[in-house]
Amino acid sequence: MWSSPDSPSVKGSSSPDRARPTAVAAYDDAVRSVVVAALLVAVGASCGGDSGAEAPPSEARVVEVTATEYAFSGDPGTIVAGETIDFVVSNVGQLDHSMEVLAPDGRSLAKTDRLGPGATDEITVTFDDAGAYRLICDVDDHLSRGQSAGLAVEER
Ligand SMILES: [Cu+2]
Repeated sequence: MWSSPDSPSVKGSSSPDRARPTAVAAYDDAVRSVVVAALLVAVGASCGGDSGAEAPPSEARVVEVTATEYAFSGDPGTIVAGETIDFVVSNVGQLDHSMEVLAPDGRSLAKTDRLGPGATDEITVTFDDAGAYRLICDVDDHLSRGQSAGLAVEER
């Protein structure tokens, strides 16, 4: 998972028969339910006839992320090159946090607002190329305190 800076690679881990601690499995199930619900909402909303958009919202996969002191948590599943992800970032900590997505070359692709405790923001990122992306918090010294996570994007 993303909570440890020592395991920088977030790969797909959706295999149901993989052994996991019960708490983690339950958390993943909860996240998955939320993601499914969010996707259903997105699909429903897209039927409203807001035509002509270059990238219809229904094509983005929603990934819920929580930020706290000093880590990110969530299950992005397997992200493949060319995929668009809609990150819904919630601050469940006691301090302000943000989430910025960095490309393998260090370029900033997107960043949430600075989120107070309990706040949520949404950013959409298209991962054009496979590689090792990163999520970081740029509030104060949080990055140096270890608030970052690896995000592996697989070849298509
Ligand atoms: Cu932070």
